[in-house]
Amino acid sequence: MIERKPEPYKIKMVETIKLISGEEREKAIEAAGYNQFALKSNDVFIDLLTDSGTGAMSDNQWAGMMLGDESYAGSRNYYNLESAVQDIIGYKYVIPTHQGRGAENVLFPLLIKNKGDYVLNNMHFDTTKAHVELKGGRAINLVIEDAYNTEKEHPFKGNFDLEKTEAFIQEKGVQNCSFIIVTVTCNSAGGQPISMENIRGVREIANKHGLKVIFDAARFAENAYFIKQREDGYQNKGIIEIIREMFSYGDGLTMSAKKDAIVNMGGMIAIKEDEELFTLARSMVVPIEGFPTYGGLSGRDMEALARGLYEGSDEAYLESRINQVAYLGQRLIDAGIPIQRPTGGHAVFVDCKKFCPHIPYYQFPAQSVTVELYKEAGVRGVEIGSFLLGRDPETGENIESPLELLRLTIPRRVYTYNHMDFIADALIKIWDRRHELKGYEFTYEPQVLRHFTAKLKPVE
Ligand code: PLI
Repeated sequence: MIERKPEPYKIKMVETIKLISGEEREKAIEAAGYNQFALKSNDVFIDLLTDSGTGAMSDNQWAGMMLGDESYAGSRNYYNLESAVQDIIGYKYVIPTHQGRGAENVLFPLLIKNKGDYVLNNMHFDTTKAHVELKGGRAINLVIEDAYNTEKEHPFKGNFDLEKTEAFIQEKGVQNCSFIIVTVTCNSAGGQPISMENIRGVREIANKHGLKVIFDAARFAENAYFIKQREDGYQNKGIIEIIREMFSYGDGLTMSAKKDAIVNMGGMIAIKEDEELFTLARSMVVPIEGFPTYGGLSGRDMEALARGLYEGSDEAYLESRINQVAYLGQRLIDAGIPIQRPTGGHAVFVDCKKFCPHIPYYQFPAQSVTVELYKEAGVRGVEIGSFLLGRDPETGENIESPLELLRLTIPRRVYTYNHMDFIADALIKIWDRRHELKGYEFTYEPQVLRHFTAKLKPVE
């Protein structure tokens, strides 16, 4: 049992949410083609689709938005953002973008020099993989094998397999490798952190081969919090001190600020000191995102982001955030429900291969549990498994995902422990009748990124 701790904030504005009836939920999910992405949010009671852009901004951030300077060039809010990045992250240069994938779109073509070059990552997020591939690169995941074993407790399941990484570069030749991405925390492996020691190891490999290290920094503060909790030598360090050390091993970053910087929209590229790369990125951002001192964001957005970087790095906030997610995870563990262990930073990942062993991967076991949770309680989670993964481009066969996960992603500062209990109770009810769950098949399957728009029906 994990203790419920009081949130280090009080609530001064609320949004009404409504649980529509079971009959209405049945109709809504059927009309959505049993695809949670097609649900209207008004038909959702608790929305755990993502923690991206769904957090609650603070009074301090909203007040900052009133100080938005909407100048096309040189807005004061840009300089506030620049100084927050220099202070917290320790990088000299910053270019705002509209969100994380905007940053990837600008930076990656500057780093992927030749078609077919490899980009090494602990584990690519899906849009990151898509951007690597759109630029002609090949996305390689080098996370430790333990990440795929949900039952195994490991403090840093987001770690690179350093031996495998070194061997990969040796085998393929460094001339065929573009750069290394370090994803903190490792979203696709279950919101799992990467240790400082491992990041240092990645830096050593990069130095040896002359490769750049770029952070995918969406959940940088949660990663730092886990380092403080779990890694020897960090217990007495401040979160910002740990963040600075983490980033000191990189050359730059792309960041979706919609996660740990707690804004509804925003992102950035930051470069440690490479002026040439910064100059290139700055000229490329203009036709893609906007002038380099706004890059797709309004002045007020940049102000909220500058302030959010500090709030998201506050230890009391992080403790409360991570504890809330762990509380939900523990309630499920206590009921015998298999989840990725230990519980991740931003989400609980339910292992649906174990939840529904009777549903084969090509009938999407995690999608089945996702649909059932919505029908049971109006809770919208998201499938991360074979439904998302798609088909082999050569054979046209469904690819079997190593993990079939239902991600229960917790927005920041939005829900309470009562909501966590409600979610756990609903899932436990489904667990008790899990043998009745059915698989799903397509009635419509798009060619690209199918899980966003596909339509399904239950297998008879
Ligand atoms: O959604 P964006 O474009 O701001 O960020 C893309 C992105 C990049 N890296 C990582 C690790 C992500 O998790 C990520 C976006 N994640 C989403 C939307 C999610 O639901 O997890």
